Amino acid sequence: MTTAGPAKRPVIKIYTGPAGGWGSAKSVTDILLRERVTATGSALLRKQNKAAGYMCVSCAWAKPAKPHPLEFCENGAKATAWEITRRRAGPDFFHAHTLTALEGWRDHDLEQQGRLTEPMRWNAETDRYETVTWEVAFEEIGRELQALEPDAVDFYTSGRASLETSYMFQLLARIYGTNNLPDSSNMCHESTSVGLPESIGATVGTAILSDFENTDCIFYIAQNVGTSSPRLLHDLQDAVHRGVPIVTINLLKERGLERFKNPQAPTEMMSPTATPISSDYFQVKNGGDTAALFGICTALIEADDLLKLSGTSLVVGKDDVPDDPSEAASVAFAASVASADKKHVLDHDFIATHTAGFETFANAARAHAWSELERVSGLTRAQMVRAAAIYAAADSVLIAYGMGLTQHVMGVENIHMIANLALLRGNIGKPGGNICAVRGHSNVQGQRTVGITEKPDLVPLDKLKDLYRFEPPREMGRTTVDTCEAILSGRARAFVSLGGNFLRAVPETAAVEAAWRKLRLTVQIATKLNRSHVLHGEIAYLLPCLGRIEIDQQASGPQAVSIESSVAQFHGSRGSTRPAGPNLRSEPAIIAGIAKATLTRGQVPWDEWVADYGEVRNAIETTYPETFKDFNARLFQPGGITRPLPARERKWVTRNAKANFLTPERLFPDFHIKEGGEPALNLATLRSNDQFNTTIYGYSDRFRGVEGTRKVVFMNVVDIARRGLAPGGSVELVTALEPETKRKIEGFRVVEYDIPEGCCAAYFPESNPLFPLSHHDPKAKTPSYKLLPVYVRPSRVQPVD
Ligand SMILES: Nc1nc2c(c(=O)[nH]1)N[C@H]1C(S)=C(S)[C@@H](COP(=O)(O)OP(=O)(O)OC[C@H]3O[C@@H](n4cnc5c(=O)[nH]c(N)nc54)[C@H](O)[C@@H]3O)O[C@H]1N2
Ligand SMILES: Nc1nc2c(c(=O)[nH]1)N[C@H]1C(S)=C(S)[C@@H](COP(=O)(O)OP(=O)(O)OC[C@H]3O[C@@H](n4cnc5c(=O)[nH]c(N)nc54)[C@H](O)[C@@H]3O)O[C@H]1N2
Ligand SMILES: [Mo]
Repeated sequence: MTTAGPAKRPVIKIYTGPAGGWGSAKSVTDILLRERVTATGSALLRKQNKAAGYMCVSCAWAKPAKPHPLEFCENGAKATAWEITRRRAGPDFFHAHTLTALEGWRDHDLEQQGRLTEPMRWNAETDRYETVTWEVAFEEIGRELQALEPDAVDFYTSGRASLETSYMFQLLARIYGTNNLPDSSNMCHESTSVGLPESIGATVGTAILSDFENTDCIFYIAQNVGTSSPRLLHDLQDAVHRGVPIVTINLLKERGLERFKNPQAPTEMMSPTATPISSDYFQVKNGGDTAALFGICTALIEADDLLKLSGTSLVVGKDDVPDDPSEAASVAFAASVASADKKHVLDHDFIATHTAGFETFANAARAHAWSELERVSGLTRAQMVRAAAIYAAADSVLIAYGMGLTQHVMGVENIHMIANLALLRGNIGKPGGNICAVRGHSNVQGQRTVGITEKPDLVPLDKLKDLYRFEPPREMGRTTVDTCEAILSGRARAFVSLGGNFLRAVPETAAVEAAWRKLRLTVQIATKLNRSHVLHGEIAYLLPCLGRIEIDQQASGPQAVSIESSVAQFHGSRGSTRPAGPNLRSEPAIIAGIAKATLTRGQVPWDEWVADYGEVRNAIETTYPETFKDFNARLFQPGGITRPLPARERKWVTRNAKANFLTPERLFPDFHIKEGGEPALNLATLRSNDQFNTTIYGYSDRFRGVEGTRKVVFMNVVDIARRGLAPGGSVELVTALEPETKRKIEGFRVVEYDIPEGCCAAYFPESNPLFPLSHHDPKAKTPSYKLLPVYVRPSRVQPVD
């Protein structure tokens, strides 16, 4: 058995093509071949994201009512092929390898073994996973859980599980007695879940799909659409064709945000040109967004102030334009608004009727020195004013954003700034306006909607109490960061995982991995083998489940499940391929099995629910009647069921019933870095085009021109020279915070890249060992994966790819 890594020598070469295009078509063909599913895969992909079909297991982007003939993208196709692969990690594989040996394997090589087929228990004597019956597994898991205090157990969810599965899982945890329901969302859009409610009383974004069709302007911030949600490129491309400006703010020049060739449009594929996506591309420093957004807001407020002073008669003669080109931009902007005969730049009626905190915010904006905003953001005043001018010229502006804003020490402040910008011109609750938090996992938003959360006040606990006759726990549960702390301190004794790869996704890899081995019990419900299964507790179970694309046959017939997209729509999903093995169980069946063996209280019809998931949907509707009205009847409605979004109707579910301007206290976090030492670079961690989170499909980041390796650090040419390094040279990265604990990764290759000076980037999860557990947003606890000061030094260790 080989643990073949990347086959060829790594090649780093600038990629000049568009996103999509022939490269994308080739990549789809390659993966279908590699997973040996060319025929079934091609047939299946036609059903992907269609009303009667299955919902893609990759990202959470919208499933339109009128889908394209092929409503999938390169990465959706990869995710499908990865799940329906003909490869199997069955008993023979586990017989051949001890877990100690598997610890040395790469993420790619573990998952590449294929689908898990049998329930297994780790045997301490042989150091192997060995097949057991489901009954033995449930009985021992139940017995072990009964012996523990509820607070010693964590029930983790990765954002792929369906609404039905998630509802059952949270109920299992709560009847067992804990709100310890950490999930991948804690590491992802938690800053949104904490920040947006404070600003506008929305737990999710306010945009729906039609806003993309109606908008006059899109601000696209900190999200890598070409890799992370490529189907959204269709909506951006349509907007470009309508003449809608797209203003991008991103650390890197990302190909999907520069130009796109739609692989599904034959004439486009044959022509030499691609659609340019961004009308303006502003390359901000990582962590510079609060300052950049403040700059844009300041420009809007200053222009409005100028108009107020001079009425509409503001005329700027040649002599009035200041010498400083940046200040000139501000004046020219105000003049252009005035000449368009507008009295205001801001929507004062909206501000007066709907908001609180405007004066405080406006005064803070006026007080910022432009030089400071420029230094922190990495943008010039002229750039920020230009962004403001484009913003002000549009009747409606849609603001979309992703991880480059949320995964920060100031993640929540970043989200407040998004809301502040939107509120200045009433861009919430108007068609084509609104905020779109581009979600990651295909049902991560939906899981929250049905109770996967550590925050008890987000769940109708009294209703659960009445429905299922138990006393729900009322105290706060653990987020993923809290869970890591509990694992480190020994408070956590058992970990039950509904999908995901916790150990690779969390910060502080070395310490958490070491402490993980001391857990009494680890239970992993999964489709493919990963590192979180290879490392294990004293008693360890690996339970194989069906994937969403597979036919889920239960007593009442084949079952459907449901998910929620990034634009607040629920969709039914029906699997249509044969399961990967006869002994797999569905996630609901596995949860029910554990619940029945564990719980001694509560009245839940677990067997009836497993027999017919429609009954789970009825229970979800009873629990959340407004959100899930007529859930079963509307399950397969084309375009999905839109959930109520009060902020869209300008009903502000906040403490003061207003939309709030919230003013960040600072522009950038205060880091404790050793004084007078070598200069640190600010590291952001990224996804390649050939991975889905910790699932590494391969070693080809086509859009960034990196082939054959993932151990690279992207750097600005000046920073490379300043350190006496050279492209291709070997370096180590050392965390520059809290120098008393040395966190280091080595054998990384330098890649010269178009990235602002002072910043660098590397791939997740290879760089996770650098992140201290304490390095997160204080309120949301989202790890600051997009901003960590590191030292980059020459290394004698040869890169191992
Ligand atoms: N193919 C594929 N699709 C995926 C995933 C995957 O791994 N692979 N993962 C899924 C999941 S769970 C998620 S959450 C999403 C993630 O999707 P994204 O939100 O796109 O997340 P990242 O790929 O981490 O990169 C974020 C972008 O932010 C930019 N950036 C980094 N730091 C900053 C900053 O400080 N400011 C600004 N303005 N920009 C910054 C980076 O250059 C990059 O373009 O994708 C989902 N879809
Ligand atoms: N440094 C750094 N770290 C990060 C991030 C970053 O940008 N930088 N991003 C963070 C983000 S946004 C996220 S969402 C997390 C992701 O964290 P997770 O959601 O925990 O990780 P995934 O890699 O998505 O999980 C992959 C595993 O899920 C299992 N799986 C796949 N499909 C199914 C299924 O249908 N059912 C079940 N039961 N199991 C299944 C497979 O066994 C597979 O190995 O990582 C976070 N960590
Ligand atoms: Mo995510």
